[in-house]
Amino acid sequence: MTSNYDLAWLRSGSLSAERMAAIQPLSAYLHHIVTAGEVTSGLFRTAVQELKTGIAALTGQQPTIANEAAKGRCLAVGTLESMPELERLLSANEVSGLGEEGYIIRSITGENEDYLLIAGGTEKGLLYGVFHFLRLLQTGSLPAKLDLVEAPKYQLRMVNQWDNMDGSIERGYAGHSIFYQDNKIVSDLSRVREYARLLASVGINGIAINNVNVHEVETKLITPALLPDVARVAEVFREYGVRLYLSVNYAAPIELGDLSTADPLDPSVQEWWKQKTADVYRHIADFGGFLVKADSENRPGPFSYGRDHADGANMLAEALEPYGGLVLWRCFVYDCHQDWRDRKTDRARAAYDHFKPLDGRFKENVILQIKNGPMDFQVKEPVSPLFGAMKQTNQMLEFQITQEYTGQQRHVCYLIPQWKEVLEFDTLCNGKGSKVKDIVAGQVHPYKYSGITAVSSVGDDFNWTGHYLAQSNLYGYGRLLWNPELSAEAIAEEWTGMTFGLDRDVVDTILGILMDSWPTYENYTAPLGVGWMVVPHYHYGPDVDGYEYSKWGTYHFADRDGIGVDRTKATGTGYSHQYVGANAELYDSLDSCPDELLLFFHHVPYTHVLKSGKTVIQHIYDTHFAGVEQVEQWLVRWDALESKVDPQRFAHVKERLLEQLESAKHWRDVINTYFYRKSGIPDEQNRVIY
Ligand code: GCV
Repeated sequence: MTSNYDLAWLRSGSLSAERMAAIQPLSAYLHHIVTAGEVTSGLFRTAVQELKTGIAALTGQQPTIANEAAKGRCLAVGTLESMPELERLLSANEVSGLGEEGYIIRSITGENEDYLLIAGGTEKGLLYGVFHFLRLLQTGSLPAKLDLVEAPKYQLRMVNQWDNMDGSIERGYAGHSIFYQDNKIVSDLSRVREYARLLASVGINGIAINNVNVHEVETKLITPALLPDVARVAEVFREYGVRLYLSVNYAAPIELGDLSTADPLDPSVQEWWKQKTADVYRHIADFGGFLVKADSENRPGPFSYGRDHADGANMLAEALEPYGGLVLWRCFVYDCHQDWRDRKTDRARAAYDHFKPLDGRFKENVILQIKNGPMDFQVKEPVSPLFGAMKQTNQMLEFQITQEYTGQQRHVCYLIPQWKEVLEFDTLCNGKGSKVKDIVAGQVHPYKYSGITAVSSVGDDFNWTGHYLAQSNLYGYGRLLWNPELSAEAIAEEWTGMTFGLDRDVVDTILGILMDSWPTYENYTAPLGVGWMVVPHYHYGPDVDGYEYSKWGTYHFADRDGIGVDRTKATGTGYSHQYVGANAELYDSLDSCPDELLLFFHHVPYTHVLKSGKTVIQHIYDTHFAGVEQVEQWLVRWDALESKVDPQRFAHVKERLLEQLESAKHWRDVINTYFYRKSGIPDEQNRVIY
């Protein structure tokens, strides 16, 4: 069964026996929704509408809606403001814990009462509560007695679109932009509305709608010519509780022809931004703020005027301050014109070197957006040492959902395990227990603003993400930001159940593939944390020396004797000592450095013996053969689902897996051959290496 309800993981699916049995004890409550108060605002309307259509799609029952107090068995929805009786029903702690975005889902039973309650701290919380309730219905996991209290860990839970107004998407692998076409914002925003719905269903509350590389036309998004269209988009997102941000061009005052300078300390520049910001807020009263890529990869910034990042960010922050707007200032700043002979300049060091000395100089409404990893979203990198290194400067973390370096949505690569590893990393910046997950929640240093953002993976492809299984990364991203304690496996299982139904074979197979996929991708690509053996610019497929002879600072330094980047204190770039205490020692010493990051930190001979007991060269051969075998296994497992997955999705995933297999073989052969020829050391198992 399909219906208008169906969208990515929000699917009615079949009214399977398991699900109906699970719903049964509560079905008597689902046919009547009461709102206890007029539904006036857009967000409240969205919540009630989602609940109604969700119940109808998932149970086959059409609920009625009434504006009245709960009586008899029903589903009562509201907020602290709309339901005064919550004061009686909830403890004082529960009320204060709800905040703006939290909710309670509870079975209320008493002498004269017997109903289900979904209550949000505000309407936004209510909407999240509704999506949670529907998720329980959809996955057949609604308990007979409900008692759930939830609030998100992170304040800012954002996505960044790298969409351009010509309709292209930088690093997009799922078709064209859903926002723009022919240098205009599209007139039909129905796909954008669906996207807002998807984002809200997993708790995302902010979106920057244009590429951080702000080109000519996009520079005008902050002008009255385009703001009415931007405001239309903001309205769609507002109804789903998602606040809109724009990426801005630092040189906009010049590029729009108004001034001859963009110097942040020049009063005319300051005034220019104040005017532009006022224009923005005239059109979008709840506008979130500006996202800025400055002095990075040839983009303009304050360096041109002898100013630093704090000068640049603060100037924009001052313009946004009266409206409560934020500056999200990216820390992806490094020398992209490097000479390979210069062994001291190190791209991994750059963010820390640029920003750490500026701690305390940024205004309160500036947040530094720090990319993980320190190089650039490679399959395996250490965690950026900048997290937590600044005590007096708000920080947020940037992940990449779009799979630029992890198979471009042609390969399965479930990234939640990678992100969890980053979040669980203990930086030691404030003693033991200073984990990244708490730093970017403002719980280690008292940041006023903090959170997590990520580059989005969606486009206008029929399935949103190019590969069906890549939807799991967008879904999982939102769920992880709501609650980073959820395991990667639990998230994958939830997504699989919602998307493919509850058949155990189907769930187990897909779950198995997803959970295997990140280590598998790592196996057949660049080894031991060294990264970057991709085709330059496109970043798909192998080219071991592609970046080795270019200026981007992404070397592996492989020669006939060894491989890896010396980032130690004594003989290398000193990057290892950007970490605190025991972490610095851990990475700096060849003896203690974990195998998986060995070549990120050390240059070693191919005969170096890893902790696993294998030599580096044998590890390279073994992992590359193993990676291909793993993908072969997935194909066998996927084939066994032919009768259990609908033909269209079955064929689509199969086609992608076949492509992944071919690509994995290509990687295996290129990498193994390269290192065999460099090292002259044969494979112990004598397998085919060209
Ligand atoms: C938006 C990497 C990508 C670029 C991207 C850049 C960034 O270098 O390859 O496409 O540009 O990161 O994050 O700004």
